[in-house]
Amino acid sequence: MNKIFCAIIFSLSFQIANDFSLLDINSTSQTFSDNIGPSYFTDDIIFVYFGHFGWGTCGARFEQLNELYDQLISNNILNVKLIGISKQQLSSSSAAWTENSDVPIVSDLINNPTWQAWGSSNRDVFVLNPNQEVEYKVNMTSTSAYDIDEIYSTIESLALDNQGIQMGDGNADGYINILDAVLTVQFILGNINLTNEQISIIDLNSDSTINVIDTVELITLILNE
Ligand SMILES: [Ca+2]
Ligand SMILES: [Ca+2]
Repeated sequence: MNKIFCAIIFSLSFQIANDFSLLDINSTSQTFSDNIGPSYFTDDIIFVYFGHFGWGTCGARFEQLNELYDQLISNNILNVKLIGISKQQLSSSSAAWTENSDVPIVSDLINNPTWQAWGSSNRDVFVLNPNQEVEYKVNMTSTSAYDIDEIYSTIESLALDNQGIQMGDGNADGYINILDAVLTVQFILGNINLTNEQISIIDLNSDSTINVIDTVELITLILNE
């Protein structure tokens, strides 16, 4: 087979390895009964926990991550999402996870193809960037093998980086400068059209309107660069 063709197939299969689309079984989750996975939550830093349903060690670690997620949200780090994934044959014990959590929780299909595709062990947590690339991975079986504060700070810094790169950079060139201010003013004057994504990026006070307030905030950002 052609080498380039092989490389394309390999890179395609590599890209989809860090994703899935499985039914959210947690009735208190916002995405309950939807098929969800990392790519479902665009722009978010995703952390996926692989474990066995039940109240044992797997359940305790899930609870710890669930508390970490709540802490991120209460600290206004909103572009993050925890997903818990277990196995279909353990579904009868899923209440151990769903009772005290409102995050998406899924069961893998028969023969656990997602666990296999991810090369996951029991109690692994993967932290993914919005491109479904693994930024961090740790096994939470032994309490001496992981540091919950390190997991928190890893997710927090990825989330803040992701916000920082985006907000204000209307022309998406990686810099926040006068070109973005010109873009914003031109849009306010009605001289140009922008995509919804660009509009949300330059809407610095997040009030769904682009006006002089956003321009002032953008100029402040530029002066502070
Ligand atoms: Ca820019
Ligand atoms: Ca605004």
